[in-house]
Amino acid sequence: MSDSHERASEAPSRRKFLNTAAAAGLAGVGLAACNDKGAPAAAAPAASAAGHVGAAPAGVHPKPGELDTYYGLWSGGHTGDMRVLGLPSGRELHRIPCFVPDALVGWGQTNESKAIMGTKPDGSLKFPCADTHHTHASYKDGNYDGRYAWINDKINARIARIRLDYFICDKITQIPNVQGFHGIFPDKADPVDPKINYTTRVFCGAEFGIPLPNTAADAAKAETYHSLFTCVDAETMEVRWQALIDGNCDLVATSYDGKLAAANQYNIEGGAHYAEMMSAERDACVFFHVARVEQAVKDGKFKTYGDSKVPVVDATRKANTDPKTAIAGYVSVPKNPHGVNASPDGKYFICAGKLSPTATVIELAKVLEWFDGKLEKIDSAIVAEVELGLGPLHTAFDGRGNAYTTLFLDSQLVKWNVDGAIKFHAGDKSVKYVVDRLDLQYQPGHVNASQSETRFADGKWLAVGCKFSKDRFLPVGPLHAENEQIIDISGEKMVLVADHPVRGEPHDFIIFKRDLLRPKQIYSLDDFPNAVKDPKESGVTRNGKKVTVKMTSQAPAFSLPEFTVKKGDEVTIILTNLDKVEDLTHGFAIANHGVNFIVNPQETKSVTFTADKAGVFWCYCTHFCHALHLEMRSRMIVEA
Ligand code: K7E
Ligand code: CUA
Ligand code: CA
Repeated sequence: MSDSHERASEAPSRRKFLNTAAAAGLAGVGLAACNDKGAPAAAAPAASAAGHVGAAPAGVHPKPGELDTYYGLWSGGHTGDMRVLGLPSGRELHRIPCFVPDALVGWGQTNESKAIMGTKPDGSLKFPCADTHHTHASYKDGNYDGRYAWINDKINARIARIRLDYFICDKITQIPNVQGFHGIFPDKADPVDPKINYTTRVFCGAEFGIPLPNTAADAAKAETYHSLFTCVDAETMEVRWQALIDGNCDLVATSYDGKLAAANQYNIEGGAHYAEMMSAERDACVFFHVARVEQAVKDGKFKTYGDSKVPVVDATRKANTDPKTAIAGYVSVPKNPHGVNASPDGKYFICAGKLSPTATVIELAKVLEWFDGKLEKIDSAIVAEVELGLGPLHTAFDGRGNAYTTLFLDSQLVKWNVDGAIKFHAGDKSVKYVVDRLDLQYQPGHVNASQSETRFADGKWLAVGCKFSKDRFLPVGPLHAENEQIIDISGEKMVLVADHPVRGEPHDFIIFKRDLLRPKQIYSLDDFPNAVKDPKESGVTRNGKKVTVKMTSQAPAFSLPEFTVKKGDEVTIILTNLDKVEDLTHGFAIANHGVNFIVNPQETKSVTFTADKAGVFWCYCTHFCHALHLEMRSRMIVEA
C-alpha cells in the first residue's frame, strides 16, 4: 500500500526546479503535465494504481435501496445548475437549474423561472449561458443550517440562491461594476451582534479589473482598471456594499467569528497578460475588517459608479495606511495564489500557492491584532509557509489537524499537518509535516471533505475534482468526462475508493451530513398567489388579445379536456397540480409550440406564448404519472 507514497514524495528536484524556475517555465511544465498522454507528472499511472487504491470500505457503494450518509452540493459548470449528489456513493440525485434553461422542469420557460432569471423587454432571457464555479451553504453555529446555498456565474457576474427545503433557485442577483465574478463565501456570524450566529451576508470576489466607470475611452489606461469585493445580503439578495481594492480577487474565505473576510489575489500587478500577472514574486491575500467596512458605509464614506447605487468604499492601500482605522489589510503571499480555505478550528486561513509550491498559513488572531494596532506588520500573521509540491490549488480539512491540498501539476493530493507545518516554519526542521501523498487521475482542482468547511469536519470522506480523466473511462470522442475521485481519509493513509465521470466543469462542491437537511416533499397551494385551487375555477378568460387559461392536473387528467383561443392571442396557461403525493409530478407540453414544463404536487406554474398558427394542438403530460399517463391530454384549439 505504501510504495507509490514513498516514491511520490521523493520528487523534490522537480519541485525545487519549479520553486526557482522562471515564470514562463512554470507554465510550460504545467501544460506538459496535462498533455503528456496518460501520465501524471509525478508518477506513472500503473505504479499509482499499486499505491493506495483500496477495496471500497463498507458503505461506499450502498446496496440497492440503501441511502447515502452525506449530501454533496456540486457546481454544474457550464450547464449553469447545481447538482445534488449522494456521498460517498457519488450518485447524482438531482440537478437544480439556476442560470441556464432546463428542459426537464421548464426552467427558462415558465413565467416564474423567467422572473428569477431576468428577461429582456421582449421577454427573452437576459443571458443564455453561465459558468458556475463555487457553491457554499448558509451557516448557523459554525455548521450548515439547511436554509440556503449559493452559486456564482462567472460570465455574467450573477449569484444565485438555492432554497434547500425545495432544492430550487429562488433569487438571482447581478453584481454591478465587476467582471469575472469568481469566489463566493457566506459569512458565519455577524461581526458585531453576537446574537446573529448565522449567515446574513455572502461575500463575492471579482477577478477581472475593468475601467471604473467602464468606458472604452479608458481602455488603454491601466490605472483606471479596478476590481471590487462585494457583499450581498443573504436574505434580500441585494448588493449591500462593494470595496475598491488594489489588485484583484480570486477565491474568498470568511472567519467563524464573522469579523474577517478575505480574498486571495493573483494579480497585484494589475497585468492584462499572463506574463505581466506573473511578474511579481509575491501577490497577496486581502483581508476585510467587516465591521469597519460597514461603519464606513453608514458614515457615508463611499462613492458610486455609473447607474449603480451600491456604495463603494475605498479599501486600497493608499486609503488604509493606519491599521487602527483600516478597513482592509494586505497579507503578502507567494506568486499567484489560488484557493483560500478556513480551518475548522477557526484559527487559520490557508492560501494555496499555485505558481509557488507552498501553502501559506495565516493566523486570524494576528490579523485582528494588526487591525487593533498591536502587530506591527500584517505579514507577521503568516505562521507557516511550507513546501507541499507543484501547483497547490485548494485545501480541505479532516478536523484532526490535517489539511489536504490538491497539487495540480504533481497530480497529487498531499495530506499535511497544520501544527507540524507551523513548527517547521518556526525553525524545527525535524518536523515531518507532510503525512501522506496520493497520486490522482489527473490534475486535480477543487477538493473537499465531509463537513470540511464547518467546525464539525469529520474526516471521513474526501472528493477531488480532477480536470482530466484521460484513460479512466471509455473514450467518447475528443472531450473526456472529468474524473471525480472519492477518497477514504479516515485512516493515516489516504485510500482512493472510487472514480466517477462527471460532465465538465463543476469546479467546487461541499459535502455534509444528510440530517442537516429536511427537504419538503410537496408544496402548499398557498405558496402560489395564482394557484387554481379548485378544478371548478378552470376556464378561459379574455382581456383583448390576452387570454388566460386556468387548469388543474390530477392523475390521469387535466381539468380542461380542451380550450379554445384565437390566432394571434397571447396565451397564458396557469396550471396547478392538485395531486398531493410526493413524486406525483405532471408535465405540460403543447405540440409544435416549444412549450414543456412540469408541476410538482400542489405547485402552480404558468407559461405565456403566442398562438400564431390556427389548428388543433394536442397538449400532453410529459412526466410519467399513472398507468393512463399517455392518455393524460388536453387540446388547444386555435381559431383562425
Ligand atoms: Cu479552482 Cu473557479 Cu474554484 Cu475551478 S476555481 S478548480
Ligand atoms: Cu400526468 Cu403523466
Ligand atoms: Ca501575480
